[in-house]
Amino acid sequence: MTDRRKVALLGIPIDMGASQRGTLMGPAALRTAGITPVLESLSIDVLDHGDISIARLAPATDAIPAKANNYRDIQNWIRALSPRAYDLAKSGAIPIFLGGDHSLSMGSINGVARYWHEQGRELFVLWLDAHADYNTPLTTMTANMHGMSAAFVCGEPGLDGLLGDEPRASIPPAHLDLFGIHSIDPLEKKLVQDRRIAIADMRAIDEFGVAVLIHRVIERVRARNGVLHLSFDLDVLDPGIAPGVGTTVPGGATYREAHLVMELLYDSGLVGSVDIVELNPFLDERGRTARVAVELIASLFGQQITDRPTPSNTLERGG
Ligand code: NNH
Ligand code: MN
Ligand code: MN
Ligand code: MN
Repeated sequence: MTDRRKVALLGIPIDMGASQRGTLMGPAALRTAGITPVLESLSIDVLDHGDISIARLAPATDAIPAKANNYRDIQNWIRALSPRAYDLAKSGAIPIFLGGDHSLSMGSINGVARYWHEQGRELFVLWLDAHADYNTPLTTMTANMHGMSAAFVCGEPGLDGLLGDEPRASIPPAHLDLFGIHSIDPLEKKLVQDRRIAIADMRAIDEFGVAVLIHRVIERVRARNGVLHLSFDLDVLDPGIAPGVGTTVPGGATYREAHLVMELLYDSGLVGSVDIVELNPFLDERGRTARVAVELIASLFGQQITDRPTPSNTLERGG
């Protein structure tokens, strides 16, 4: 397994996959909210690779699919990101991909999946999101590509030329867990059901609780000696605690539900890579959502509830 005490950060300042502009400021806001010092306070060795560049790419020549907004732009980011993700996974660190809208996961997951498959390991993906992101150009109502990334990762057709020369490394739909879902489109729902994708929606979370449902995910990965990629869309959180996203949906996860997911994932030791996406600082309120995101990342990397700094156990607030 990867060295759990080493993290590689890579910013992907992309916002063309969503209808709201502004997630391109996400990586900067996560850095401002202290992602590096917070991880370092947990004795993690952090290497920040800065933001990815798409400057040196040869132009793509495939046909542009209908119903995929800003296809060419997004394709450039994905073609640049997938090989970087592969290299970062290979470096032995746990890569954290700082978004950016959720279309970036088409590249991050393709790259890490390619690496793990080479190692003979199966990759599983936990998709924490208000949305299923299981649209294709054939099912989408919006043509926004951030709503298509989970489907792409599972090998659904419709964006077949997206990666250019970069090899495609899909995961089987049986390796995807949709978690915290509370908004899904009609044709998308049908596709998710046809593929028999595991889905823990907010109703299931209310009924059974996060712990039972996450343990189910963890056990499935463990049973196959797999590696888990966490694709964390901040809009899974209730808008009351995370207003800084483009598509808020009422009825999201609470602060503690989200922390418990992260705490249980940390205990599992199975997480090999992470996306943190959809933070839109233009829509945030005084950095609240960025701060919550960084606190959750801390729990994912071992911050214990009995050791955390709070207003009541801290004399001076650190910068
Ligand atoms: N399902 C809608 C679409 O495909 C919304 C997707 N929006 C997201 N996904 N924020 O996470 O356009
Ligand atoms: Mn999403
Ligand atoms: Mn979402
Ligand atoms: Mn609830």
